[in-house]
Amino acid sequence: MNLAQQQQQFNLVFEGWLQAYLAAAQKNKNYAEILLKSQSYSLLSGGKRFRPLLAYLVFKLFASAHNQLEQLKNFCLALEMIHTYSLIHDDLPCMDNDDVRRGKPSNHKVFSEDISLLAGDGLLTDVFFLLADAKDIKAEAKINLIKLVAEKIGSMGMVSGQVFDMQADQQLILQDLRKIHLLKTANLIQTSAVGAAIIADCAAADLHNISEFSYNLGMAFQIKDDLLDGKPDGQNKQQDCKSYLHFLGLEKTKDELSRHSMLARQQLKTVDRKNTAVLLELVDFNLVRSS
Ligand code: GRG
Repeated sequence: MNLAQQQQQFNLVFEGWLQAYLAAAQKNKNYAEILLKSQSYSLLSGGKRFRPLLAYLVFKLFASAHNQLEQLKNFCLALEMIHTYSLIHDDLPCMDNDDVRRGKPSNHKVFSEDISLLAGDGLLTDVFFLLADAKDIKAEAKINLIKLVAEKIGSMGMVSGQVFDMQADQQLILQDLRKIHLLKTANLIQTSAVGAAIIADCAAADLHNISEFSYNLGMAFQIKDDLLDGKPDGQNKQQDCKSYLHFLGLEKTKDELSRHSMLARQQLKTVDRKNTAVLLELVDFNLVRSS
């Protein structure tokens, strides 16, 4: 099966998992109705599900006969919940103050700031319940998974990325920008791949290779995002000074995208598995995606 077929197949599974999760939440008498509505609004507003898909493909790469897809369920839900929390909070007036997300009113425009703040808080906290409650994952692997997630998205990860982003001004240099993109974007993409490899119980050497692969894929993902966000007429917003395009111009930004994509492909070739083709396709998909 090629990437498009696997994506189609997995999306059905993932949407089923998410619907079941939200249905169970709806039955919980302690769950505030407006909170669940706000969280559901953003969870179901048309995201690509890139991070769960990456986790699925890596899991399949390393899975052996005793692995079951159900082992991945809570982790995939957690990834999309982390991503959703970060988008809800990022759009708030005290952060990026964006009224629109994915072509729709952003969460706080529909539910008000206080509820959106709490919707993000709830999602982030529920992630750790889901990870601790994941079925059929050995205790040691579960602890490694929880440590990985907390490290990559917490104060030494994504949250500091957001702080560096907020503090960035015209004095910013390329190294600073690379750090922001690493912490804000590549960290969660890397976590998706490495976490799935941990759940599939892959060997230490392959864990290292997958970590390097997904770091480069994550950087390539963000650079592609900068290219998609860039205005052809150069009339970018002030905040666009925090973009590869601003620093390097179009041609060198494309070179950087090619460089990270090539490094991702090279790392994948060092992985001790035959069926890496679909992940190679994912690297190429990022190059041509339009959203
Ligand atoms: C801790 C509040 C807080 C924020 C963390 C991740 C983040 C910082 C902010 C989100 C906004 C942003 C520009 C993130 C960069 C990562 C990125 C490219 C997000 C878009 O991801 P896609 O393309 O989105 O996967 P969809 O809509 O497909 O889910």
